[in-house]
Amino acid sequence: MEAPCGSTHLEVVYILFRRHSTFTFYLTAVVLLWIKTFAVYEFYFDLNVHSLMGQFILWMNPISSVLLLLGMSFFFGNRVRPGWVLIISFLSTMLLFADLLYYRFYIDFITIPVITQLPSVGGLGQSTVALMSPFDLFLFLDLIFLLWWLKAGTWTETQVTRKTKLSVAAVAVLLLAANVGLVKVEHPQMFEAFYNRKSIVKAFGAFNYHAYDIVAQAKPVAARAFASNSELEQIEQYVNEHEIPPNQDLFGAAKGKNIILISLESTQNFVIGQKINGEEVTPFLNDLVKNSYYFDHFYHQTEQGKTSDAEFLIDSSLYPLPSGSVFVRYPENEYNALPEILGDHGYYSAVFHGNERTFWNRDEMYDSLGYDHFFSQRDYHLTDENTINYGLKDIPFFKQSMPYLKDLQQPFYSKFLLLSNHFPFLIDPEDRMIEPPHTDFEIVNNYFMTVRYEDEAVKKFFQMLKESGLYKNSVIILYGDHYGISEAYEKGLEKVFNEELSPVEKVKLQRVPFIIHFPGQTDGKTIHTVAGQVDIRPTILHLLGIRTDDFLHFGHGLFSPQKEDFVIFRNGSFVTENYIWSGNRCYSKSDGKKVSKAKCEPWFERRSRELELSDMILYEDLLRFK
Ligand code: GP9
Ligand code: MN
Repeated sequence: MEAPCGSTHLEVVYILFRRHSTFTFYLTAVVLLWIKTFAVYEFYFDLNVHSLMGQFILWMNPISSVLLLLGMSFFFGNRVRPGWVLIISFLSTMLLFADLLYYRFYIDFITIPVITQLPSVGGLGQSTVALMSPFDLFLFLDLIFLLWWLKAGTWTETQVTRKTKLSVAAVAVLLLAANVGLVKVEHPQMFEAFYNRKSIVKAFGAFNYHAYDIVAQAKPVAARAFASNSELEQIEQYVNEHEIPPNQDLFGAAKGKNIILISLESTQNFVIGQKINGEEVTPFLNDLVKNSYYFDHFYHQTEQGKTSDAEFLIDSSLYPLPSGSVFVRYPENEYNALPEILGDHGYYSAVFHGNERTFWNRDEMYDSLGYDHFFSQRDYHLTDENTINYGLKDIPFFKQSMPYLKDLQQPFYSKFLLLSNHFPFLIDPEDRMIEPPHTDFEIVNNYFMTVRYEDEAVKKFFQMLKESGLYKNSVIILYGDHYGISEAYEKGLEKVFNEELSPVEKVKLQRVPFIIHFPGQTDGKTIHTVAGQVDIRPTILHLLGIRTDDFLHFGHGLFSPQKEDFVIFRNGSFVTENYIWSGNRCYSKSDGKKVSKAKCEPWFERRSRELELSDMILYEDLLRFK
């Protein structure tokens, strides 16, 4: 077709596309969404594809799902079909956009529970806005074109035949089969452990991953209905086989004492001892670790439930879920949790937190965990000056908590959840106590200031505990809940440390402080055992002189001489005494070099079994049979 004399380029395009069937519209949308998905992989997700075949898989994997997704428009009549193609394209783009925002911070992909738990985490707040970039608008360019074409085109009346529709479905299924075949050759290890969402996206594409996620979420519903006592017995047997005796010297060392647990928000272990421009980031904690039991190879094991996952790990000594937060997904399950166990030993339990009580569904879940009281935002006096980001700043939080704490029935098990050191690490000028580093990442620069503020708050809390007399009757336990600087900002940390981070060092960045302080303790001890948050509960119970043989849990008392160097992460990675399994690779810890997979293999079975059994307890609500 010739362009009319004097017409512009735009008009030529207009004429070319003017009279076409809705099938052409569909195919064009398919190609655009395919290219866009691939572009998102390339420019936004860092999927670590090293081989040519891996690259080819990445390139081909969106097509089958895109054909099928947009193919849903075939269920609609010819007249409205282009409209539906556009709607599906838009929704698919929104899903990619949501993945992209989530990935930008978490280096992970959205799951159904992440979406359904949005109301429990205050919806889309300041943290989400901080993750957007003007370049994201590129994602919507093809939609503008399609909209323009939809309006400008004169759509032919020809129906898309049944044969054409079936052919499209057949091509899509064949392409998917080819995709699976290629993955079996290129990434065979991923079929052994289907934990890692990044690997699933890398192999099968973002849309297929989401389809898989929907199926995976539906499975537990059926499992719960058919659950019985026999599954529980199987788990009990496993747990009993792995139980280790407590350290006899420290067993009961804290008998009858109050437990004060402090959750150091987003605090990673690298801040301990770290200096910025010659100034200590955590001067108080640096002193405290010298007069406490300090575990310097202690890892967080949280997944998508963040703070709530850490709380769950501690109170239940089970693993968090592979997707979503246990607090939000299974608040009605039976848990024989720490507050309940301690309640049987005469302890009163309370949580203190300066955020709304519904955040992470805490109000419901704390009842199931057996807490006696939850002091939340409504119990504090909040003003414009004493709040930031999610709620009450740490210093006023501790200060306003003191009268409540003093009135608690003793002995108590209390938990203080800090809040100021939270992404995007906002801090008012009057709270800045350290000059930040000057990296290209504002998030990293601010992090050091908010950690410094948190340290000051903890120092003040210790002073108040001493003044109130509570200090001498209490054991104070501090833990970092999860990382604050996600993989996406680690480049900024490299600038601070003045070195490039190897894969092994990146895993080691997941260490968080774990400190146990006895009143008046001056003989500090740094313990290098490789451990994680799942071990906190048996450690506390042993210190209180409570045997753990009868409880169903996966942790081990950290003072026990038999405690093995081993920590399992929810994505299937793990750390042992000498090796690290991460990103489907085995590394030697001593020199950070990649070693043969056989070195890590002896731990594969136990890793998979523990995660599977822990999931079973949650999915099937097995503790109701205990
Ligand atoms: C909010 C606090 C922070 O109440 O627990 O939540 P996080 O995002 O760290 O899970
Ligand atoms: Mn947190």
